[in-house]
Amino acid sequence: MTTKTTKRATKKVASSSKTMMNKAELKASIVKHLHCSLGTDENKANNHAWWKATCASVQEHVLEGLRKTQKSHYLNDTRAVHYFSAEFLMGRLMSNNLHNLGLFEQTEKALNELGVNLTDIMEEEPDMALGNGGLGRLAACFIDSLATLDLPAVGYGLHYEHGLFRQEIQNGEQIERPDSWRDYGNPWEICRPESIQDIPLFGYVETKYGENGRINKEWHPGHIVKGLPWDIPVVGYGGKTVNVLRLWQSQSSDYFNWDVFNAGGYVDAQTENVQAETISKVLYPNDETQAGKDLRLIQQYFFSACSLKDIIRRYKRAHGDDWSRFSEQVVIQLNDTHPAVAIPELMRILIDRAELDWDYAWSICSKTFAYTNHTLLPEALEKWPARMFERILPRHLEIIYEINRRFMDEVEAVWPGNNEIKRKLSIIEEGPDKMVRMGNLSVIGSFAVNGVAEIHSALVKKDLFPEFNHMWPSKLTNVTNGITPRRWLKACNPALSQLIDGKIGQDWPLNLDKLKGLAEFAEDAKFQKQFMKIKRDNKVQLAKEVMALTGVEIDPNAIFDVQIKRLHEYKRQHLNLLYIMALYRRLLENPDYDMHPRVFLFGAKAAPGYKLAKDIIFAINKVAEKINNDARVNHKLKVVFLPNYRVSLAEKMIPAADISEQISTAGKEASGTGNMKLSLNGALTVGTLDGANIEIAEEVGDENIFIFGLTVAEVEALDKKGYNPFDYYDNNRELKAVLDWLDSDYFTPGKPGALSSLKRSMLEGGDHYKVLADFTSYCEAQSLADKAYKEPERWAKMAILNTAHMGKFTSDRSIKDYVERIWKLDPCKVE
Ligand code: CR1
Repeated sequence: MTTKTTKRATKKVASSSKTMMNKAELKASIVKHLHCSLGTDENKANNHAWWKATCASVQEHVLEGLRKTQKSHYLNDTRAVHYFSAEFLMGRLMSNNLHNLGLFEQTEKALNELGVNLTDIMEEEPDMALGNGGLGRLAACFIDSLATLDLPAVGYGLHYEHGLFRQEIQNGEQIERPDSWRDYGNPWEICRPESIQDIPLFGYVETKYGENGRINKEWHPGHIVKGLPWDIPVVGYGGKTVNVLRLWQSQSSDYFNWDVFNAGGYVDAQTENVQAETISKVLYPNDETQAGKDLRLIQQYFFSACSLKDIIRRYKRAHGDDWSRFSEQVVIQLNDTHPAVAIPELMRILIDRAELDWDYAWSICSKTFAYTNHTLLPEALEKWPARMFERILPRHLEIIYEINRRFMDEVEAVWPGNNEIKRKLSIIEEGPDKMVRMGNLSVIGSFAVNGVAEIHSALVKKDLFPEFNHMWPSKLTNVTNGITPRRWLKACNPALSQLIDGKIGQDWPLNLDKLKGLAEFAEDAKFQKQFMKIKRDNKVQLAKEVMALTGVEIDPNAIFDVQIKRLHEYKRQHLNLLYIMALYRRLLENPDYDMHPRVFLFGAKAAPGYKLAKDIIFAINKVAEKINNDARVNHKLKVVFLPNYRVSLAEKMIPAADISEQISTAGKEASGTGNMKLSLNGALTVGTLDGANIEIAEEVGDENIFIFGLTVAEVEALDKKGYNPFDYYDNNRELKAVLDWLDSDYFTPGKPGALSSLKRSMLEGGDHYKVLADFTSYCEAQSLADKAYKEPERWAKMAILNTAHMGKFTSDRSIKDYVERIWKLDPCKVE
């Protein structure tokens, strides 16, 4: 079995590159594009032009694969998954596409002969940052795996003109700047005006009484906007299947401005144009908080409605008006509740347009949707004021009421007369301002609901949706997240990839469990040396980058301790900071304090309106400034905050990390995926028993990870008993000293109190995320990590075993789980 897969897999990569251009043809093609597409030549071209010309050459292969894939899917009338997501955090595409096509080395050589360096020109590509963090990057990893596994799939989302803001740090503070990723065009995308959709909004609903007693509803929209699709081809590893990520851009339609225009209101007509175009202008920069703004709901409806129309158009081409096979052909995965309005939208189409009766329409609808929950944080669970919903989507609100009325009858049957449970399960939250709960709608309208790691899914069942779980015990399930090893090892860490190739063969990117084969070399002195040499080289590389970006010099012999993720109190970057301050104090009090030199590296964006998160960034930068310039300690301790953390920066930081900080309060981080990427690249985790850390610990073994802190059960017990942060503040001298330090002007000369908000949040504020409770245990785990690093052989063994045991966390495994447990899809080979 194993050898068979190996052969097939190896053949797959090799055979696809046979149909590809050879080096000479690539060279000719790049030069042709330089001349004929860009109107320049080899002497004049700068890196940007070379990058574009190379993209154009590669895109020729990509588009050929796309055409063949679409033809195969059409001819085989395949069932497909449609991944609806408000975010796709794609990063850069060139390296990934080259690797997946098997063209990387060839292209590198071709460019070399042209006097051009591939690594340099890849730096020209702006990140496609159409997402905030984990949720959006997960979607990007998933579409990579879907194509790799030859599964028919379409990603659907929004073509934001501006992705996540660019972060600058000025005087320690985060400043947001617009992200203009498309200003000079995006060579990977294809505009498809032939598939434009009209999307209605606002207006009112008219009730009509038909002859047969049927009541028909007609929505008279106030506005219609156009949805223009842009297709980003998604190349699977091996280059056979090329699926599509279809992103919708909003445009004004003539429909709503014509009257105004005719009445002489040229300026007003333009205003309406601007409004329509606003829909896909910007990504909301909130991670795990809901925006509650008109425009956000309109964005959600806009892309869901465009995508549904697109799916239905394709379905009808094969099946005409016969709806009976719709849910056999189409499964729609809702990535969080952001696209949940697709549920009433499909009902509207089936009832008002196709004129099906309610029960039939609902039976189709509730076999089509599945929903992934990504968080338990109450502030992230979406709710819309019913009045706002009614104004924007009047017909949908009616449909939601009807879904809810029928659902309440089901609840009554299970819990007769229990109004409390009804209140809790209702899609409509009662109160002075009625709210529409998108989570409840998603559970009721889906045939499957999943969490994203074992513990998270268990908590979804136990705490978030216990009654739903009682009503439909098999609906709620788990699919543990994963990451694509193509981007997160093969492409971002080429030296380590080659070392692995040499040891266990080249097919691990398709079969990540093969990494287990490295375990037998974990104690092999030569392999340890090679492994750690690569880590050190990667650290030298990163040190250069840090110097270029911040002017701070860091020593590659120090431990590189990395915390990279969105800035949020629950992720507890400030716990890390308190530890850094404690180390600083120890070093000041005792210059001989025994510790291996360590560099703490941070990368994090804060939501622009999240004051405390921005204060934490400021505090990290101020403490960093002080420590880095303090000659008494800076040979042992440095702190770096790298600005504008994004996918392409992660690709540089992850291969160079020794320690991975995964220190959320237990029960708060649904899964985490950075934890997987870092461990895959040989970093050791310092982490709590939260999210996927628990499963990582199971895989690597307790002796190869530094676990600390309260467990979920202990957090619950502490809350029940009544948590008092002062118990810790008053009883731990070091902790008290460090917290009080924040009130002084030591880090902000002349400005005492500039960092006090952090301390307040952890004391008077109640320390919601148990930073103080976990401080001591965190310090102990860090000491153990320090001790382990001082034994190079032991550390090397642990690092190797981390890489060796990450097989479970390939997104290919996640996707196979989805296929088996939820989607029931068959692969379709593309010849
Ligand atoms: C979770 O916080 C998880 C990703 C992807 C995030 C993180 O732990 O790894 O989703 N949730 O599943 C989120 O963004 C809106 O919720």
